[in-house]
Amino acid sequence: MAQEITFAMIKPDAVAAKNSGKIIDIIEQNGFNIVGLQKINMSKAQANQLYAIHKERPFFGEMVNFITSGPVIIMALEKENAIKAWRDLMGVTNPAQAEEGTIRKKFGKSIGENATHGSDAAQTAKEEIALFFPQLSR
Ligand code: FUP
Repeated sequence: MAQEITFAMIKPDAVAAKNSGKIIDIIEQNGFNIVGLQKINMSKAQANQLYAIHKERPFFGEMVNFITSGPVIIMALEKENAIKAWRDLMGVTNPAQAEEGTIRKKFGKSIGENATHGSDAAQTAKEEIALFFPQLSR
């Protein structure tokens, strides 16, 4: 399997709770190469694009408000099979159901404030990298 790049984000809840350093440490300890990293305040326009796929869902407005409520750390992570590897390391969406040892289990507060984001497939990884790290986009 070739090296793959996925889009990852530490969400406002985890940044505010001062857990970003711990999360970045876990990422590095798990063999990811951080090829892009930036702390940003996401604009409403970027949030709308990132979550466009969810725009019909009842919690869409809440998600956009939350993700733009404070700084986030966006990353491009490189590893063999990075998309799946990062989702496995994050755990499932709802921290209450996430497996022991996963980031969402350790740092997530609720289904909405769940510490991290990760691309869910090759196409979304490509789009999300293009949106936030155009210089890495190919
Ligand atoms: P995931 O890919 O694990 O982040 O999960 P989803 O694509 O299902 O959901 C994306 C984001 O929507 C989650 F990170 C949080 C938010 N969400 C809610 O706020 N409420 C829900 O019931 C489900 C998802």
